[in-house]
Amino acid sequence: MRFLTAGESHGEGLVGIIDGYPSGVSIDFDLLNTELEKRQKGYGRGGRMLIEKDTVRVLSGIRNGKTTGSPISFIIYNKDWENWKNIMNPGPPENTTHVETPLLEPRPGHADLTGSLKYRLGSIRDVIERSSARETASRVCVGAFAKIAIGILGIKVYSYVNQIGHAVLKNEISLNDDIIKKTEQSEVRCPDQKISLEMKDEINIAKKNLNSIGGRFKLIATGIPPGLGSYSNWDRRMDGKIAAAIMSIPAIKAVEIGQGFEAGASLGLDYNDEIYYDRKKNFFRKTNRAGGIEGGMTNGENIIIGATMKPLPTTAKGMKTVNIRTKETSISIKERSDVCAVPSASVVGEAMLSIELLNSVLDKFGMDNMDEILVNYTNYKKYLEKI
Ligand code: EPS
Repeated sequence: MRFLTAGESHGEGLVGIIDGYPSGVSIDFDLLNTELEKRQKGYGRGGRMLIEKDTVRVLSGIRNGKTTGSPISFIIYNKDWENWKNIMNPGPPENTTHVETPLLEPRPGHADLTGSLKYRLGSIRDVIERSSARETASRVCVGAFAKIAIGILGIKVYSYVNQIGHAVLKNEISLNDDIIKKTEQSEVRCPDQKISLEMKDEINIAKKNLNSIGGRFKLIATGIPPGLGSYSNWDRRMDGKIAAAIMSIPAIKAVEIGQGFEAGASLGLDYNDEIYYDRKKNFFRKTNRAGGIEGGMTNGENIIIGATMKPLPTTAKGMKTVNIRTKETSISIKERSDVCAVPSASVVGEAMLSIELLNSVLDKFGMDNMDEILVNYTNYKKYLEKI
């Protein structure tokens, strides 16, 4: 399965095309829209989220609620487009009365400077519009399609925020219905109410100081069969694919699998997860420091991923920069923006992990039709039980 997204932050809408999605999958449109809504939430988001209410309109690939195997295409309209029609006019210049005041002061940390040099753009506006993290709405929609398909095999993907600034959730979370509910109820997607308040305080302080703030989130995937991905070649390794997918989310600067960062200070006898066998559980581990991946393959334990998001480069205060035309020292663009988008990024993380999981499922169990995939998957499970 592959997908492409297109669309500008203030253009008419965000689109996506998914190619290679299996046929015979019933699509719950409410689920697609719920995922989109989840991404829009989060304490610390800016004024834009009050304007938008993301909902998806499917244009192809589904008939009478079921996928046909043809490319799925969709659009999420930008409500803000109404206010930007003149500025974002895709037609010839005579179609608009808007006179552009070029944006010339690149934000340190954003795509502004290099993007305008690389594409020879006179105004940073043309960079901003596509490099904006609004694009992740399309990814969350693709991810929701992926979630539906892997859900049929019993694979589920969750996320929670474990750090915003200095507010840290130190304890390991053991996933259960209560934790999931508390995460969804938290304005910062953190299952601990006390830490959630501390996180909100961190965001409030950053906002008061005209600043932005970063953080960390965790992704957990359950119901994973052993043997997704492969050690046979570098580009088939599950860890590599997942790391690339998560790292591709705007503002993500670090990805770890299991206790990846701690591993550097550990000894082999302490770090590696010992192997046990039980007639009911089959092969299993009592610890999961590997985060469910060994030798580039899933080992049957939960997949656990950690990601770090940097503080967003758009700040209400602005930073020292250089005007790209005059070359004079200046202050960077002060656009309307989010103070913190870590909770939203965790939802995008769920989407990207779901997409990688679906792809590895399709690699192992076939890719054309969902019933066929299910038969192959059930056979594999039977084989594992027998062994
Ligand atoms: C973004 C800037 C803000 C964010 C936006 C990402 O948008 P605006 O410039 O319209 O206020 O709200 O995020 C979204 C619109 C979204 O849907 O996530 C940026 O510069 O990356």
